[in-house]
Amino acid sequence: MNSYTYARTLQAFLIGIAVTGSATLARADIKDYGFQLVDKTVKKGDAIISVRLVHKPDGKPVPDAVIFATRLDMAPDGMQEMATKTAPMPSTEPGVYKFKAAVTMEGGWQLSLGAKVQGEAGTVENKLVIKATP
Ligand SMILES: [Cu+2]
Repeated sequence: MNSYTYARTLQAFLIGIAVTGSATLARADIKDYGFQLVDKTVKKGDAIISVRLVHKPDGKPVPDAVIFATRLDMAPDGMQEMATKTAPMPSTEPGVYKFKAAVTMEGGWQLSLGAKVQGEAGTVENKLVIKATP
């Protein structure tokens, strides 16, 4: 989806949370959710990064989360200021979220993610380290 529909979807979702969040208790703990890298390495250049959001107690993938923050930078190699843009990409596999990114240098990159899970209060926040190879 383009950035406009993405923003609209997020807005509708957040309004949904505001309406339902105060009336219902969360069914599980937001800490039960986490992101995993589908591939721990990418090739330097225009890369597609895939992550899977899982409900850790049963390992099940979690579809329809709203990713509202991503940052990709070279903090693992001491270059926090070296950040690159990410753009959400469509994914056909439930629970897998894809991002396009210009990975401009080989080495360690940190992907920081923030996400909202349908029906859960709070925010999933994860940092994953990806290795970019030549
Ligand atoms: Cu760098």
